[in-house]
Amino acid sequence: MKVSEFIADRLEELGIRHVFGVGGANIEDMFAAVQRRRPRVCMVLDKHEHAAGTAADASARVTGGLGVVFVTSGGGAMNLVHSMAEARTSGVPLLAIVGEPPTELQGIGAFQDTSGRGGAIDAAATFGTVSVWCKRVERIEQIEQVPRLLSEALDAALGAQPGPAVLLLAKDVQCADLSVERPLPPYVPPDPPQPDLAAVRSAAALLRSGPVLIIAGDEVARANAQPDLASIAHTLDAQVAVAPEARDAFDNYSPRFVGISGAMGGASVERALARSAVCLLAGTRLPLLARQGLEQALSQKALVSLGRKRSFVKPSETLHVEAELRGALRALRLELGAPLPTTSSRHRPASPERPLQSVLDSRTALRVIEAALPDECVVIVDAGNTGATTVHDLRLPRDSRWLLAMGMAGMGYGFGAAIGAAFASGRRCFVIAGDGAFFMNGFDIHTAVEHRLPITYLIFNNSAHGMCLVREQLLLGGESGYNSFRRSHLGAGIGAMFPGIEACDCRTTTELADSLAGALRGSGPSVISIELDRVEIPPFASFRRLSAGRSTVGRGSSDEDH
Ligand SMILES: Cc1ncc(C[n+]2csc(CCOP(=O)(O)OP(=O)(O)O)c2C)c(N)n1
Repeated sequence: MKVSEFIADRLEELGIRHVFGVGGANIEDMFAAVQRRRPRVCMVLDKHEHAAGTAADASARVTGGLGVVFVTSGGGAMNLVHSMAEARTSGVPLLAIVGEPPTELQGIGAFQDTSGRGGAIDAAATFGTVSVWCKRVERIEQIEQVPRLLSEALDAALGAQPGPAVLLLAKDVQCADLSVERPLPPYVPPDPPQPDLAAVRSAAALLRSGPVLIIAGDEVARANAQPDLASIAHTLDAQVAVAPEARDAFDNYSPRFVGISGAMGGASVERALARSAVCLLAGTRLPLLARQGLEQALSQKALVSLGRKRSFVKPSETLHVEAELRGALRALRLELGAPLPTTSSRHRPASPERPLQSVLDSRTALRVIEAALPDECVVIVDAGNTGATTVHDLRLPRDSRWLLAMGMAGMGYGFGAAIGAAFASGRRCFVIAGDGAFFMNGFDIHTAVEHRLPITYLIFNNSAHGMCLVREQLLLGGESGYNSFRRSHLGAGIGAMFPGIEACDCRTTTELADSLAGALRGSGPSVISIELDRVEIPPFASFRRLSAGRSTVGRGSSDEDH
């Protein structure tokens, strides 16, 4: 059996339905092996390796399982680095198979050589730092090691500290014959780390002394542990804030919900923290953007944290229960004697059918979007002003998922991620991104067109790298406007380029509401460009202090050119 067939069999056995990637000579055998197993497992051809990596990442975040990506050597491998770094920092389990030139040509000027020999760059060193595991089968004589290496890679990706595992496989290794027993002994994934029950008892005792503020992180929804968290909040009569990447951890319409913690949050979390005596961090380490503005108050509270890693805040004084989050929350819930809720979450208040006609700014647009979002959808939020304002303002509907890549906070995550999320969930996905993010990584819209995926892209078109323009003016005092650019008609352009896509440019609330309604009636992809005349100052704590009540910035001294 060929190595490529062996790996494809393993993926099928693991229940992988889609492998994302971009082809090339040094990975084509892996592609072919997967395609031979259609429809049980299929290759999805992305348009950029970054998109393939983020599609695998989103697929893993949505399912709580493993995402898989295949890329070729050289530029293909290098294009994958950013998405691996995101997955590594955010602890997302991925398996990346990266092709390399045939072993006999490595180090002697092979095409796209990444072997580290003969002056070639070393892909193992590159991926070593952005993965939790990276190894290469160095010589063709070592192919019998492939089954063990694959198990090692899966163990690392799915282990106590999940993340991307990268297996570097030369073309001749992929094609070589492997002697394996049939049927294959099944792969058994590692057991998730269990909580120490004495630590859980101490945590429960401290929390009972209350009052409690819970700050929940993205591990909650990824572990499918929202009901356990809701039950604990109810039993402790706690208020609940969420980290920016975790709007899906708790019902946004609950009276207990106090909003987003940190730089993109509001004063309600500060007030709730001031009222509390104990703070429970559930599945968040509380990195800077999730804690900014709360540090002083947090230093005076008793802290309990649950999750795979210790919190960044007072790590030595925090009562930490180190475990997979669902197990930890379940153990705490049982210790507190808290029953699971019988209903999932409250219904949203009904919103008026059609908004009053007005010109769009970001926050008005988000109110229209919020009213249109269906329950059980996936919202994927990109970077920049658009991302920050969405994090601050957009309440997530019932039983929906929220994906925000805070690991690298790289622009353009949403375009590839939506492909993975749509395949993995089968639900309608909404990408909320700036025009700069679209220009950077937006062409995976074509993959959504190809597969008729239910994705609506909402592009906030302010003709600028808005966040950078705001920084340029508020923080640097500059007026040159190098961060703004000429206006584009993205809806019209994308509509003309991709036959079959619903695409438009919207200037008013009513146009936006009608376009969203149209997008929801259809079953395929749609693009709505939200035309913004001004670059707004987003609700970021550091900007609020400097903006002196202004809500927008000028476009700079080169305004007349635009
Ligand atoms: C890959 C990457 N490069 C650069 C940045 C730095 N950066 C943060 S926000 C931003 C501008 C975002 O512009 P756009 O997507 O149009 O959103 P807007 O801020 O205008 O809403 C830049 C360049 C980044 N986050 N990611």
